[in-house]
Amino acid sequence: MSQEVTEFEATAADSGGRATERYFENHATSLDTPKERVSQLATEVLTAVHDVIRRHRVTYDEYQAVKGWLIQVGADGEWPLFMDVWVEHVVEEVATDHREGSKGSIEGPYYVPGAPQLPAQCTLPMRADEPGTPLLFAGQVTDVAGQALAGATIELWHADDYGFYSQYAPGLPEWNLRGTIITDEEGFFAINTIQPAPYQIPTDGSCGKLIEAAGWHAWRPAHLHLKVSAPGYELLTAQLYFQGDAHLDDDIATAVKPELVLAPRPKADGTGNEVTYNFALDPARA
Ligand code: MBD
Ligand code: FE
Repeated sequence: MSQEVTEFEATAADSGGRATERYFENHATSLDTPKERVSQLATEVLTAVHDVIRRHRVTYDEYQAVKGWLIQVGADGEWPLFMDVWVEHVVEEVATDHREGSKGSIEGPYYVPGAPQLPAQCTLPMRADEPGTPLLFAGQVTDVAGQALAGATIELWHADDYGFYSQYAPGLPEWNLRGTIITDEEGFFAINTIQPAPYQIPTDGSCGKLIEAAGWHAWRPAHLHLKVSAPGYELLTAQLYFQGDAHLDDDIATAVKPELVLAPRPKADGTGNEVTYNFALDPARA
């Protein structure tokens, strides 16, 4: 008889491979960028690398070690993880610096479009014995003037109590802790889920090797991922964190903003925690 594979058997190469596959499913890999812009950006990136080599007198041994490491990042499927942990936060900063509504944050490598649609008051898909503290996450979606947005879409996804994401670790139900929630006539939502746990990016792959070699740590604070949208408004991609988390100030992915920290309180009936958070969407730009 074959043994059931569980989430605890997750490997960096496994989740990396899935993230790499998913990347190619969801993204166009060609963009009609003018030659002048490609040349300028590529030249400046390469020049920055050359400058580091000169400034620090990088040796042939170091050059070959880096080359091997880069090859292995690809072999592990960890380019999505590498890019989203160490680069995406600056792209997000530039892309959203005009906004007046809610702050956003990076998408990260574990988003999956098309999660089951749920009404404004709902429970995220989860196992019957899903471990973790229950969390009631409620609020309202409005525009920047405070006008309620009925029928807005909230895509919510997060890791389980052990830090694993469905579809990226084995053994989890396909849509575990992932849902697409539609706000009610007054823009409200109230979602039952569990509070995710602090999370370490995979330590047994190439990104983990870099972290270990540099003496860094692999932690992200516990977080909820969201995409909030409504026709005529800018898509808000965000993460929400939890007050008191040990890694709010040293997130390996540099994706925490003070406006994104939740302070849940115990529910009066003793069945877990609850918290309110409201989203204000910026109008789409012409
Ligand atoms: C995550 O769960 C995440 O959100 C990011 C940004 C990077 C790695 C793992
Ligand atoms: Fe995440």
